[in-house]
Amino acid sequence: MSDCLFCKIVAKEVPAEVVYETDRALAFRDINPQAPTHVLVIPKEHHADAAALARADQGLADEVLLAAHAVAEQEGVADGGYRVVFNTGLGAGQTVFHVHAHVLGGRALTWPPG
Ligand code: IU
Repeated sequence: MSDCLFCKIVAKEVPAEVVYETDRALAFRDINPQAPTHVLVIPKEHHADAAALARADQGLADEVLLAAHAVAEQEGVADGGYRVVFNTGLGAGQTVFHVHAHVLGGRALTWPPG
């Protein structure tokens, strides 16, 4: 989508610190990190949110999840525990409507989230 920020990151029209990439998924550091590790994992193809992605392409949804866990391993936060979050919809705080998994780790994470 031409007006989508994350599509522009995929197209390299907007810079990002990419930490992991597969044929169909991309992971880059969040510009406003909420934990020592805060990486966003996206499908390269545009889907608005997690529900839309799961309905449209379960294989791609799997690939995004696998990439999120690979990022946690690569970042060294897998053993200590980490969180994978898909904010889905305005009421949940989604601000960018290209589905993304937040991978958060490197500090104690409280529950419930805010
Ligand atoms: P949300 O779940 O849609 O609220 O998450 C969007 C995230 O995208 C949020 O954590 C932002 O800090 C992050 N982000 C980014 O990494 N780079 C950007 O240019 C913009 C937002 I705009």
